Amino acid sequence: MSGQERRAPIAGDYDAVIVGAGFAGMYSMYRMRELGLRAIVIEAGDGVGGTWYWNRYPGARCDVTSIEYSYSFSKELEQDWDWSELMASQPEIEKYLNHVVDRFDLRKEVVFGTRVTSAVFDEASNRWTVTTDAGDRLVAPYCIMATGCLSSPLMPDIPGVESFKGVSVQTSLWPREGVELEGKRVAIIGTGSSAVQSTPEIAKVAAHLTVFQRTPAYTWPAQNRPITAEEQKLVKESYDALRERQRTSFVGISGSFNSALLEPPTQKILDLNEEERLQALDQHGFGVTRMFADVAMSMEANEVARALYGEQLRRVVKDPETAAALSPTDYPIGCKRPVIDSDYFVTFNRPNVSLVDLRKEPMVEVTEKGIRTSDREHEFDVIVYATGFDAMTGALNRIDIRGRDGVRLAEKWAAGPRNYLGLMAQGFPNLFTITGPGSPSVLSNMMVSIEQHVDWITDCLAHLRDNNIAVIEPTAAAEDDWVHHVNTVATGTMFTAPSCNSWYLGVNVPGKIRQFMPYVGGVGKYREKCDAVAANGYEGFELRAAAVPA
Ligand code: NA7
Repeated sequence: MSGQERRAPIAGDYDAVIVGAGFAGMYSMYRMRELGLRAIVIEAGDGVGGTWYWNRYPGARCDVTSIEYSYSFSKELEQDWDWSELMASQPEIEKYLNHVVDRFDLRKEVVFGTRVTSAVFDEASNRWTVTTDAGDRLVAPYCIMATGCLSSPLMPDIPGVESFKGVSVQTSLWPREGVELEGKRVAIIGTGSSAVQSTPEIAKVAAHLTVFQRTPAYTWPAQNRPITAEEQKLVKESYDALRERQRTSFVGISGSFNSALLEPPTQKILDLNEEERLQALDQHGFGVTRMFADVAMSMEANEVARALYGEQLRRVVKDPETAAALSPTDYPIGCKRPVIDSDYFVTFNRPNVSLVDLRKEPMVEVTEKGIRTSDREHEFDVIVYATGFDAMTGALNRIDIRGRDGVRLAEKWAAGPRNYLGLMAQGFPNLFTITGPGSPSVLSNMMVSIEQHVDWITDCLAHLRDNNIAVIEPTAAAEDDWVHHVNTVATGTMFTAPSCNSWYLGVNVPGKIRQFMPYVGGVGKYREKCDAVAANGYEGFELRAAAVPA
């Protein structure tokens, strides 16, 4: 049911409109209220959670330790909440955010079931007008886009998708009531993180699961397990230090449960001989490929690591042909976001699981009964699309955002996203993006990056208010410099290797420009830069005073 059918449209003036009720949107609401600003949150879903509201597929789980992937703004919250596992599942994370929202009485500020359709800046009044699919018209000086990085789902352009008579479902739009999979013939298209997490769970209940793979994934064992009472106690005693380490670290992780994540590796794989490499493989399994400094920087080292990865696959997957098909061969380790799995590869040893290698047997069409490849028609009861997202810019670009002179953000970003510090784009005054392109974002623990952005924005708005400033906007020069810097630091890493095709680069979306979007400089350094900009009177931004009443 759409918002339009449920309620009368809202028309009103606010201090800030926040788009999205995920972790970023709800923390923004909390901070805006604390600042004494009148804010409203608009959310397309019928509940809070964002990513953790929509992605309900079997096996959906955080790939960062839950204790690290949690809010730090309330010491009481930290002490009261107990996580059950090292890496929490979707239901537990959704429950946590619901707990936070109720605990701080934030739910009443959210308008659910409503999608923002446009945000238009009026230069005369320095106000944004935000409209929604429910006919709402909200006017505010500030807009905070907490729209998420992986929130614009992609359906593949395969002929016949509509003709399938069975159940079709996307992992990122998994229905709350679930999907009947028991005893069914299930297909899953895709082998990214969503498919890698759901494959073992679906295989446990389906009569048969067929995985349609175009590109094999590098995935590493999550080593998830319950958190012990002793560990909970220790963490609760040391939260302050843990948070400090997160904020100054490279990826926003303190390393409390995995010290390897704290310090970048120093040893080089090229310094080891073949026997030593195999010994390391015996000891660390797939993890060996993430233990060496040169794997991220040298293609030669990367290829050695890739060979070890393939060797480990042959040890784990019994059928040699399946093991070979699952083994990535044509792109480097570290080009894509690491996938973390629970029993993905061993699932292919089950008699009820098969792999279709689309590189050998290309997909032709979806039919009434299933999927036709170049070889034959495969029949299914359920087709699961785990086909990814228009990442980082997708959710922003599908809103008609127009800044000064009616310029559309989607137009400005047609040749790749441009902004200053990943926070604001020139020509779009008073519009903030949280964990947007140009910031550490998806390369980091999102929770740490979300809090850092929201805190920075809150301090910025307090500064504007205290100094009677109506408008903040990056200068063209500061924006150019930042975009240049973001591109420069990514150059030479595996992220931008010519053979790398990742959603970080936007190449999974037909027609999207190839540009590395997140900032690879590290969470700690990035925070220092943002803090220095603020301390220097918002260097790189133009601040315009409010008109003095006549
Ligand atoms: P991803 O990582 O973008 O994976 C999408 C998968 O879908 C990937 O294996 C794609 O293959 C595959 N895909 C897409 N279109 C097709 C078609 N037409 N045919 C066959 N296969 C296709 O999305 P996820 O949701 O798994 O993960 C996103 C992030 O969420 C992840 O990084 C974590 O941070 C959490 P391709 O590689 O393009 O050949």
